[in-house]
Amino acid sequence: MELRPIQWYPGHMHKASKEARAVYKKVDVFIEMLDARVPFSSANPMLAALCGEKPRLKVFGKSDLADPELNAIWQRQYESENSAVVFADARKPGHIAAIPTMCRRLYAARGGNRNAVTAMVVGIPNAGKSTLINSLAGRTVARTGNEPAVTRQQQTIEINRGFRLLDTPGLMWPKVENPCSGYRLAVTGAIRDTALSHTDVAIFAIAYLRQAYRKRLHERYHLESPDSDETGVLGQIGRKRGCLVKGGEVDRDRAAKILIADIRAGRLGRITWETPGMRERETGEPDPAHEESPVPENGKSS
Ligand SMILES: Nc1nc2c(ncn2[C@@H]2O[C@H](COP(=O)(O)OP(=O)(O)OP(=O)(O)O)[C@@H](O)[C@H]2O)c(=O)[nH]1
Ligand SMILES: [Mg+2]
Repeated sequence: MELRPIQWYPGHMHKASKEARAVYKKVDVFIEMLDARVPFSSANPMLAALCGEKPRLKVFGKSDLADPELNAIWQRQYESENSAVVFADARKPGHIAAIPTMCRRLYAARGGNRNAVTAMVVGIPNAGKSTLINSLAGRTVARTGNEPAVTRQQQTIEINRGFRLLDTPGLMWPKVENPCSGYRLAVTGAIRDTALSHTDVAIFAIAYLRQAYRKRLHERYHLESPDSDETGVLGQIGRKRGCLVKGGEVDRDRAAKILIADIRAGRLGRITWETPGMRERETGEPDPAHEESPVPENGKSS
């Protein structure tokens, strides 16, 4: 299957990005919300320009859905690149309780007043920005939802005295140059499902799962012929799940939707779609540890 660069940049995102730039002066710290399952593909390249020289804290949400071994590897990787980093299930107040103090410290280290900090939460759609804010606030102050582009307006929330958060709409960028990144963002739900065909996304996902989490894929769908190609595997999933059309043909679109929903809900276990070695190969950013393939490969993991 030929992968094509993904373009999903609806008008409200362009507007939101302008609005984020407009309040730049009021922001002391940027909290960059990423997705632990796709650590480098969830990094919006436009943020460097938005954040400028201001301090940045990277929060990798959905760590409960990501491979624990790779969470540790990526955390070390980003720390070695001098980033302030948190890996968390953003729904759990205990996981993210240190964030206000980390923001205050980052601001104070640049000479700011640690007792009056405004942090803007920015990142790709569906990463968990509003969820993080609700967890920090200890109550529901922002609307959340399991689809991209839920937040449409900037909103300021007073978390406690001297610590304010700005919730912002998720931002994509005009063109995701690395096609693999686009497909991974589609698998994990950052990109609206209508931007790509379900079948293409599923075929892409199957190719990676067969390489990195083969045993789980086989166990989940009781696959019989392990050597069939990605399309064959999708066909088997469809047959097992009763996705048939007249004449006994498999309804691939329905089978693809089932697979994608299972992946997103964690029903194939905790999966990370990227390693530092893949980042190096795909983007040229160095992987000092040269972790060729820390992903449990060829069914070693269950
Ligand atoms: N398992 C898990 N689910 C999470 C986590 N964080 C958020 N979610 C879920 O992910 C979905 C998206 O969360 P939101 O907080 O709405 O995401 P957002 O970044 O504000 O999205 P936009 O406003 O669309 O940009 C919701 O269904 C959340 O419950 C997490 O750490 N782990
Ligand atoms: Mg939101």
